[in-house]
Amino acid sequence: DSSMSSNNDSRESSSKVAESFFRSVLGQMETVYLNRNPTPKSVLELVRSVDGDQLCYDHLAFRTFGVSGYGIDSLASFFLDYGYTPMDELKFPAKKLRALWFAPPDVSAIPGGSGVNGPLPRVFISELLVDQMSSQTQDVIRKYTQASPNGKKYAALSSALGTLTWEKPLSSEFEQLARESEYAAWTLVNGYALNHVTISVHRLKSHLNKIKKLNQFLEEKGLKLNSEGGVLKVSPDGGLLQSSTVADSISFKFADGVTKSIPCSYIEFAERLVLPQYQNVPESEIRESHRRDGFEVGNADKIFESTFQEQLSRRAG
Ligand code: OOG
Ligand code: NI
Repeated sequence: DSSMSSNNDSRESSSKVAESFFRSVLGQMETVYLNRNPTPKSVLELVRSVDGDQLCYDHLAFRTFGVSGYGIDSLASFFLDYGYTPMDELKFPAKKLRALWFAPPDVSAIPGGSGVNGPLPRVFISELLVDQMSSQTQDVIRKYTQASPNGKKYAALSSALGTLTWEKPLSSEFEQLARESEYAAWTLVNGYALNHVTISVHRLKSHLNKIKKLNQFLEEKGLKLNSEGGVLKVSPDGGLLQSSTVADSISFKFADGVTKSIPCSYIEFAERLVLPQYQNVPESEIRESHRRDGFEVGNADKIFESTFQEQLSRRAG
């Protein structure tokens, strides 16, 4: 009787969320994101108008506070329960951040499905190294996370609802964090909201499946791309090419009644080249597993700045 086997049970316990539920949650996170951020919404419409409706996501990204259970793990549990696998850690000492990415389980796309119904995306979750912040900044972060200690259990729910698990902060607290870490300030007001989705560029069907062509197309449409370290970010091995828009801003009402424009989310583009050892595989047989996988610390370091004031206040062009 297999139900008696505890061995079996523990092996299966890593994916005890149904696929339809899992994809609905991703879809709800995406809906919150598209409702708040007009630029990603119009980028997706523009790309679909040229490329058709088969685009898929390379990854989804989230930010967290690395303190008292509110860090990467708080959100990762939802993905682990659906069978995702923790992969590499990335470190950003200057920004006082670390990140972990998760590989999707081997599940086929919904037939004809695109976006969250396509091939499952990788997941990139980062966290602020709160212990390394000034005591004033730590006080603000601990005030909100400690006053809602159970909130961390509902990270995925919070992201899907687009609601913070802690109370809204004072505008002065947002400013305090922004002076020290724009990532910290972003996370205080956006919480677990989807930070970005990334279009899988090499899996597009039209000429836009080369990232240089896609960047050019978007810039011609008047979109502002993150120029930190150059618009196109290339990994040292040459296999991972990334670019992103500059985040949209949203009007946010603070607890003290002050309304301010705060940075919200952006959209990213990633092209993964075929690895050297698969150069001879015929194009029609190339699968995602033949391509450069993972992330790159040098690229990511610049992409974080897509929500930073210096990029937001830059003029387009
Ligand atoms: C994540 C920035 C890094 C990537 O693909 O390397 C990143 C963020 O802005 O939270 O998205
Ligand atoms: Ni990304």
